[in-house]
Amino acid sequence: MRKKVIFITGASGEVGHALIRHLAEDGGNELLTMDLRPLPEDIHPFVLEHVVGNLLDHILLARIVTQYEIDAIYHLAALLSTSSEFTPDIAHQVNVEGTLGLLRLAAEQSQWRNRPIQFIFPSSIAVYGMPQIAQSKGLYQRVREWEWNQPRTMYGCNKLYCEMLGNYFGHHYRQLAVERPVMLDFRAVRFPGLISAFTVPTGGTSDYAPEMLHAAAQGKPYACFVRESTRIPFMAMPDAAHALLQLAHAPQESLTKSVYNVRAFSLTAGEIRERVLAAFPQARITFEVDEKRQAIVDSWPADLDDSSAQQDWGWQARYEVNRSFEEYLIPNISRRYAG
Ligand code: AKB
Repeated sequence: MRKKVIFITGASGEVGHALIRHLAEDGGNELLTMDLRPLPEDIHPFVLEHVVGNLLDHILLARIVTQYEIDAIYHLAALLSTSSEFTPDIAHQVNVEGTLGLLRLAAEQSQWRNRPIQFIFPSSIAVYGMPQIAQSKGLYQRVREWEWNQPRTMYGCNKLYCEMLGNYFGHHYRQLAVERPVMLDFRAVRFPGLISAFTVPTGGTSDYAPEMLHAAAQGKPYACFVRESTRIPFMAMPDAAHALLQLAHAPQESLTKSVYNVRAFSLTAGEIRERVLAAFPQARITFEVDEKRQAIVDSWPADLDDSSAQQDWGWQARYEVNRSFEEYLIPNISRRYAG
């Protein structure tokens, strides 16, 4: 008998780290995880099996399907925005071909099992591309899901296309076949920049916020690569895991979209610096703008409109800005580096 599992790709990354704990707390979930890297020690006990391997390895995926009955997929594996600009071809392979292979797998499993397999996909503010910062970013503060879908990064293009692929597999796959197959159940959230107290991101362009905090807590100087006035939305990591689970639990009939904005708070880099200095008065934070990375962040909206998520599945960030810093980030980061 194949064991029923929830399959998580990119499990060793930041979101995986938080999500695995939340899924374990949810109870009754057997977790199968996959990543190029081993799973961090502290989350190993929550997982049935961790596969070290490449998402693009079809033989490995076939082996997984023969061994396990996959109930749901949380597809977290991706190359983030800055990394993707250095290796756009690889980014396309991982972010698009990797996702396409998994969508195919989920579509086949939905047919075999005669019930929709849930496919949960974290997308990003990188799908937005606001031209001419002064006019558009200033004028359109809270962007709706269908506005400004003109990404300027490979990562943003990949995410936007994969949202569309997910929607296609969820609604129109094999639309000319005589008998329509059972469709998979694709659901996505567009995350703002994420900040974790327990992990530091690599390869993203919203990384200046967590980098600033983690450097200050370690007494290291930090040169922020965007201007002080740069504003984008952010979210504390527990809310990111919570959003994925809340969307997964929402009744299908209440959903009017397959892709939802979620947000918690919007801060400028200067405001983040002030909050970091209030907690770590000795912190040495300067601004040394990298114009290329600045241009990427400038193309992202100042904030997101998440009213559809609120209406359809009751989304509400639990960690607004003060709670994020005072109850989650500062105490946990301080403890972490206090040894
Ligand atoms: C990145 O900076 O690439 C990510 C994102 C905004 O999706 N954190």
